[in-house]
Amino acid sequence: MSRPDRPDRADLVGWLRRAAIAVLIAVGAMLGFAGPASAHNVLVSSDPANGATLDKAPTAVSFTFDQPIENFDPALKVFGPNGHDFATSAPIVDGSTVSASFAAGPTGTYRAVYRIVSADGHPVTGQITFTLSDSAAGSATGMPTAQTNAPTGPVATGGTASGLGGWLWIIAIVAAALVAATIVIALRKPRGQPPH
Ligand SMILES: [Cu+2]
Repeated sequence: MSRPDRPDRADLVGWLRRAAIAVLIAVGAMLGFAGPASAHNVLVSSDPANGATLDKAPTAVSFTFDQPIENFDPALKVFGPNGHDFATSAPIVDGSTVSASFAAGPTGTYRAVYRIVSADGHPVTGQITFTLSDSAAGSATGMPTAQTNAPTGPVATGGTASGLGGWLWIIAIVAAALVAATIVIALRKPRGQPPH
């Protein structure tokens, strides 16, 4: 590998090659972490199930994830057909499940939304819908309570992927530059040919 006549250049090529490999490994690792399944809590199930039509109203709404939830400022709201929140308790975190009590209101479709903090510290939000039939409807009005911190705006999942995007670009460019530099230096002084 190393050439006795120009050890400095051989060292540089070797260093660049190792640096390029290290950067490529780092990029691979970051791409792995950017995948929602590897780091973020992923919703495994809900009760009621997403899209369910119920003839009997539930007394609670819960979301279960693939790993434990950080009990840090969780939010769980159940918006009824009239837009009111029919959750009747603050969210309760128990292991990998977050739940809130529910009191049935009018017939129609309800949208249950959550915001939790993943085991990896990242916030995760999402929602499901379910429908109460006439027989499941109740007398609750869903009038505003003390809980006012509903997640608002579009529900986003996997938000950190976009945040990582900028860094991935920078690292990819650095990696490409290192690879190019390695090739250029290696080609400039072909092995076995003495320098002029
Ligand atoms: Cu995360």
